[in-house]
Amino acid sequence: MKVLFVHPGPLLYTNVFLRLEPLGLELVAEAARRAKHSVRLLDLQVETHADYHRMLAEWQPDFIAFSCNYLANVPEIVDLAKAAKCTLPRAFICVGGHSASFTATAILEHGEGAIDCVLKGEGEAGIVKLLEAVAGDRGAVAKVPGAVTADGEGPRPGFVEHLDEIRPGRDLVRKRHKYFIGVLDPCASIEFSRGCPWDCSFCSAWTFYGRSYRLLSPERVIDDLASIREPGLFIVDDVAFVQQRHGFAIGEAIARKGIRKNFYLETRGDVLLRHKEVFQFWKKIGLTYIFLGLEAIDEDGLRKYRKRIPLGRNFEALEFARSLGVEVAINIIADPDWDEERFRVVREWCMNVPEVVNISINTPYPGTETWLTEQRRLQTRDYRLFDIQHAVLPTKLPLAEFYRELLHTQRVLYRKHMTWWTAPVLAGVLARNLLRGQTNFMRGIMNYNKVYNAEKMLSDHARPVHYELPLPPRTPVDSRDAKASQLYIHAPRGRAGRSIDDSTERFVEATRMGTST
Ligand code: B12
Ligand code: SF4
Repeated sequence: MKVLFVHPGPLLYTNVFLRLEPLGLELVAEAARRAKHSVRLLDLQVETHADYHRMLAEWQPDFIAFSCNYLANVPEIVDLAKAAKCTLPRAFICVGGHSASFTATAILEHGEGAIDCVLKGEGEAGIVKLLEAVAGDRGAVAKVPGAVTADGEGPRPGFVEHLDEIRPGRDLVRKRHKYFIGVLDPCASIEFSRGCPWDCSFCSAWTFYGRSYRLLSPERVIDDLASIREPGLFIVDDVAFVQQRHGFAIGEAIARKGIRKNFYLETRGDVLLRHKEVFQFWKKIGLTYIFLGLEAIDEDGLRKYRKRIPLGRNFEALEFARSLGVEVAINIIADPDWDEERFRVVREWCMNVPEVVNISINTPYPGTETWLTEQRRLQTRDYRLFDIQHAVLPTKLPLAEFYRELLHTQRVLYRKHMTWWTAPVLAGVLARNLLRGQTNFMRGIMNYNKVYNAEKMLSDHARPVHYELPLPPRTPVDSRDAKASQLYIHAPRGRAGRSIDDSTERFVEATRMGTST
């Protein structure tokens, strides 16, 4: 069959700071290609809707598969699916990915018959079976693991059996030079592990993967790395180097092979402190950026976000990250109950630390525990506003005032970032990128004022809403365990599902809040 894979367009964030290779979709597309289907991939982060319509008209795919990792992309995907069904009524249309897995029934309803199936869970595992069913007995579609159709739901999605056996179809994206993060321009993405053993209340990374954590072997990682031309590498793992030994094994293999890249990774403060040596080693082989999700700068805030890490330890982690001599960026979650004074305190704190600070807004997402607890307070159910840059919960300040404070804070921080980015060492990199024709980062900087604008943010709330996120039925949820089991996409396999040693398992136990398996 002719199968077209589509990644939706950019979100607010993507237009300024970073735009990354759609690694998940490349993996799913490669699984289909290995099953002898003819495959193409369109990434609308870097291509246009006109390219999409042209592809439909000229290539006439039999099967169109959208990637829906981000809730904010749902309306765009539904509209693209409807347009495709008009042009190609016989094409089978499917949506998969992180957010689609948590909102499958709603997506089918919004599609009004244009979307034939939502395929939940890891796509590599389900796509080949789905393609087989579509090519053969369409009645079998509803029985494919992870499939949700108007006729019902198949069994729970299965895990990819061996992560080492899957490969991303990196050659399928047509504009690789468009992916970047800050001065890592161009930048490719790579995966070392999958899943997360923690269970933070605002996050759905753990509920998607059933709180499992799996590793790719160093050999598989090296093999993939050796095929990547970009000098920058974004490591997509939720928490890098949870298992120190694994981090060393990959790092040592990179050093032995003489591979030189600049790496970006995200991790937790307590992991950074527990595994200092591995981060020091990685600094030597090219670690350039670390992103730390501090989430809050006070104990109350940390409790709220279920980060069981004492504030002092977080600051210690920050000190250590600084001592590594890498660029450190941190994230803080702005709560809608922040007032002028709170913004002022945060601004002051941020200006006094050398790191780049990113501020996102506390947003309940389907698939998270906060979704079950906060959803009834939602001020809007417009998918497009669920990008953690818009406020969807009631703000203490009037909304316009809240955005003004937020954007003022972001602007102050942005000016600080600019000094950071134009520091002599990074300015040199930037100049070299420009000479090589890599202008993504420069263009991002120029977009800043257009994208981060209080009036625009407010007017986003006033747009007509065609698709609304539904609220789940009001079922009383008593225990935290019951909540977690309602949320899981992949079935939890308990301790056996986590490739970590016993001492790391004990460390995770001590630093997580939940009681789920
Ligand atoms: C890396 C990452 C990023 C990267 C970019 C990723 C990219 N280019 O797609 C960056 C840093 C840019 C990013 C940004 C954001 N992110 Co992010 N990100 C992640 C992270 C940590 C890993 C994603 C990843 O690459 N995984 C590895 C690949 C292999 O898996 P995958 O993409 O999920 O694909 C698999 C499945 O989803 C599925 N699948 C995917 N597509 C398809 C398609 C079909 C047809 C099928 C069948 C299956 C399928 O199969 C794939 C292979 O198994 C996830 C958390 C997580 N663990 O999922 C959060 C996550 C996806 N991000 C999240 C958020 C909120 C954001 C931001 C909005 C906010 C922010 N400031 O961080 C921005 C917006 C980004 C944008 N599009 O503009 C949320 C999503 C919440 C939601 N429900 O919308 C997540 C779940 C994290 C969380 N805290 O809960 N993100
Ligand atoms: S540590 Fe918490 S926030 Fe980070 S990925 Fe895991 S569950 Fe999500």
